[in-house]
Amino acid sequence: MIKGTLTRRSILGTGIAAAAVLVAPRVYAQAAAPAAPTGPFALPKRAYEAAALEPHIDTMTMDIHYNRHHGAFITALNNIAKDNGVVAQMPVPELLAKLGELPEGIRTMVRNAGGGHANHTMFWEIMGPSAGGAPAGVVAEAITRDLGGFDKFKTDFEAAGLRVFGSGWVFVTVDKDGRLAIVTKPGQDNPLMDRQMVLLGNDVWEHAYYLKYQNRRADYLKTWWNVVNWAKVSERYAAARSGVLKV
Ligand code: MN3
Repeated sequence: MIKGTLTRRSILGTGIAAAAVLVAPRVYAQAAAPAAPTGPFALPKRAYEAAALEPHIDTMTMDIHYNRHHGAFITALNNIAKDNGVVAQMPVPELLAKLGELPEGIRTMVRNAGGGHANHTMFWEIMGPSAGGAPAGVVAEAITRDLGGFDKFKTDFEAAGLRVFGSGWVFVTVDKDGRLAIVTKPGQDNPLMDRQMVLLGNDVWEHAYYLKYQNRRADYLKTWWNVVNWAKVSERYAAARSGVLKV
């Protein structure tokens, strides 16, 4: 309050140019930073730094994607939650599965921001440094059984991701019997909206790859396998098999 008053006074006073120079960078920094989370929603902690997925995903993309894009969904959810207690109290998977039961006035906002929060939380979780390679154990067996083997799965997953028109996601879902399927969704829709759990997924919105790959989405999809953390994917498969609904 005091600072603002002084700043306004000095701008209005004699030192107009000097004050503008001093004030401008601070205003820019405030605009660039995400709004501080006020709860109940918050950015999930990532297990690695923004630079950790280089050279496959560049640092600036990771930083902007996490802090600004995911951050904007958190801000939106917290704003909705302020006036809608039900949004604050329901776990996110349940919120997405029961969109139709929410008041019509907030349904689209929760679909976009809640879906975006769920999608990105999963996305950060299943990636990591020193990752890639091939899955092992029951996940590998399920991929062979349901998706025709690891090589065919990768080819089909990349093709599905390439076919998403505009912005969206390509996922592998797990049903209640542990069966896998490749599914694409527009916007920030999430398979939990169809009561299907996500095993893994790749973000094919342009913000996920454009700085490094520009319009070459196919290259991004191919390179992405280098950052998939199959140990985490295995944990998600076990959770899905045990009936735990998570984002
Ligand atoms: Mn994204």
